[in-house]
Amino acid sequence: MLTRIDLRSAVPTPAELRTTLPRAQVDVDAVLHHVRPIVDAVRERGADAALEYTERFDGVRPAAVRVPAAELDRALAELDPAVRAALEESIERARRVHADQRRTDTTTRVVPGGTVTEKWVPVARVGLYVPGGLAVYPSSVVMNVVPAQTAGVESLVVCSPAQAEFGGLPHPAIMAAAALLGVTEVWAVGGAHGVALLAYGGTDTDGAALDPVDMVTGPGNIYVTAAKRLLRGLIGIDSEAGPTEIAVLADAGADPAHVATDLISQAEHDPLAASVLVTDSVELADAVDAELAVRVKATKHSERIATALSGPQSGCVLVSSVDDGLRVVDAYAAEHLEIQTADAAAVAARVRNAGAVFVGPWSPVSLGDYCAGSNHVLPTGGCARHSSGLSVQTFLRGIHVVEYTEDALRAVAGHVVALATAEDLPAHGEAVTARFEDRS
Ligand code: HSO
Ligand code: ZN
Repeated sequence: MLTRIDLRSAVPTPAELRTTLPRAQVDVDAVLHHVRPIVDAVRERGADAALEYTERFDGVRPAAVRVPAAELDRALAELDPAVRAALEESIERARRVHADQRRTDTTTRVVPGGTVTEKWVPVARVGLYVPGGLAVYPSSVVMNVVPAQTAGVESLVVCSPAQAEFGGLPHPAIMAAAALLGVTEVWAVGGAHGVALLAYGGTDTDGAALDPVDMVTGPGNIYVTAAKRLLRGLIGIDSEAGPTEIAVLADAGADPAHVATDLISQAEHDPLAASVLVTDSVELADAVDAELAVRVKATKHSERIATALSGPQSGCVLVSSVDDGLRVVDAYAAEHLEIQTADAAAVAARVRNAGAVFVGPWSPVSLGDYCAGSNHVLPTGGCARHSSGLSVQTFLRGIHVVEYTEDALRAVAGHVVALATAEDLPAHGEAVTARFEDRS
């Protein structure tokens, strides 16, 4: 049974809703003091330190950080054919969607003889972090690698924790997914020390270089997130991933079984995952509760799911109309938002804040998790108000290339000098006027 929040008499303002709506509290700052010494040790002692932490936290010491190519080939050869076929389909669909995200350079002729070109250049070397804890997600390898490759990133390394169960290698499904995507560089290192090693680089046990990356993307636990926060600046990062979230905006016509199974599906990730139903129908809310009562018990990870659904981060928000429901879901800015209402496409078109929107009864979030073609690395914790999910754009930088002729510079020189003078930076103006002085 989801905790109810009744907003039928009035919907609070967006600012008030931020505190009214259920939300997971994850305090990354609270673990920074644990993570800082780890990051420092890896900066000072590189792979040696990372291997020590692997031994301490993961209970295994891999022979080398870099996974031998033969292990990647083996993992792919041994991959269940049905999983291989599904991953291939997932990759194909994601590649099609992401190919359409490619940017073309644009040149603006500002004045005759004066142009500014915005040139899109991929990040040179990227580290993709793939977690290996509670759940192992080869699908996340796809969702990180496809946009990076499509953007034209030349050098990609996948890093994932060494698993004692697999002799110090990352999980075989992760290695197989990397191999399927054509990634040849995989490191058996995870946690905060894994992120630090990606950022600082090091030397492997056999003397080979582990080159530092320019950017790290991918979800991880709170320690991974803390390391990304500490290292941001030295490296680029995607958004900080918190526990997964689903919000469903549904009216009386929604199928309560669909709503319930979708709320359960994301609760399956984590006891801290958030499942929020927003509806103008008490009958639907009751029917969803009835479905949950039966379905949560019947599914494999029922304990984790029950914890997530009964936690303070989950709930059912009652509103008096779909319009009010839209205000609520916009304030919540869910990682995943499903629209299960009449005219779902029209309602979805009005959504302003969400990581991804799933429209109508045949577009569940789990489709997007695996095989829609969309990306499943999405902003959580309300970050969808200002950020987007992973895309080709994440891995590109737009560089302005400025080129003016002598005449075009002369024509604007007075304005540059005026602004430079106003800012008390006369040398800025002199850099322009000096070009037009008679030096003969
Ligand atoms: N729903 C997760 C992604 C995922 N689901 C991976 C299954 N595997 C965050 O969007
Ligand atoms: Zn999922």
